[in-house]
Amino acid sequence: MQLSVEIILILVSISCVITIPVPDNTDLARIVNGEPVDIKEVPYQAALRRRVLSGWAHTCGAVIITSRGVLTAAHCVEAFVSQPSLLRVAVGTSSRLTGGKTYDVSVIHSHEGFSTSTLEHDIALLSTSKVMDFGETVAPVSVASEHYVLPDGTGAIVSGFGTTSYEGSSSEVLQAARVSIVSQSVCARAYLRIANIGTGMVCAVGSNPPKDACQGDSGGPLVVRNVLVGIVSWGEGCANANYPGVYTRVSEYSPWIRQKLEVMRTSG
Ligand code: 4AZ
Repeated sequence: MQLSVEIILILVSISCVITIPVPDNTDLARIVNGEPVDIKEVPYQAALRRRVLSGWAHTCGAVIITSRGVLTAAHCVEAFVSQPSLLRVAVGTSSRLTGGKTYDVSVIHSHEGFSTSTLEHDIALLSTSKVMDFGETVAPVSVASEHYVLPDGTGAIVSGFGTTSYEGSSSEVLQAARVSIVSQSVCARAYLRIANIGTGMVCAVGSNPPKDACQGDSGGPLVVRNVLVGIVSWGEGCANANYPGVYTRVSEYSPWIRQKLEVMRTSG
């Protein structure tokens, strides 16, 4: 009896494989396996662009935390620290390269301890040259404090304009996916042979189907109930069941963020 049920299941799954066309990656216009969202649902989402010969190219995600402050990943801005004018921030748009408002970047505070080899301290605070107008489509998110507790399994939303598959094409529209926080020990074990998952990192995965941030989402937000808990940082591939996405653990950097915001405030 048990066996015949299994045989039927196998036959059903084989027929599915045969009859259901497999959509290519361009059909899955997603973070990876996310869904399109309107900027009003994630008004803290910003996009970082870099100057190229033909204009401005999408570089990374970013997150609005004050009227002149956006957070991103240090690895996104490393090459631009002394030339902030090669970067600008776009806010208030659900499209990767159009709409919303853009602001020049005036100062880049990249974390002093950032390491390209360990990817530790992958956080940077940018200040915009003008105050950003807040409204329905442009609004700050709260930053997790140093006391913020993030239990394993907590649901969070990651969003961005990045690629919809590893080494695939970028999404023209903003995408978001629900993921869950992975325990530090499980994540450390997954990456044992690849990297050390430090205290300044937090991992998350989405399942059924696998959901994850991908290339071009870096620097973007991981949010729990309107609190920024992570910044998209790195991972082995994207939506790879064996490797969670790795984020900068924002609570760990709350004192650093506060100090840099104070520097920004007092130096104009
Ligand atoms: C990247 O290359 C990247 N799956 C960002 C996030 C992840 C992998 C790669 C996580 O920007």
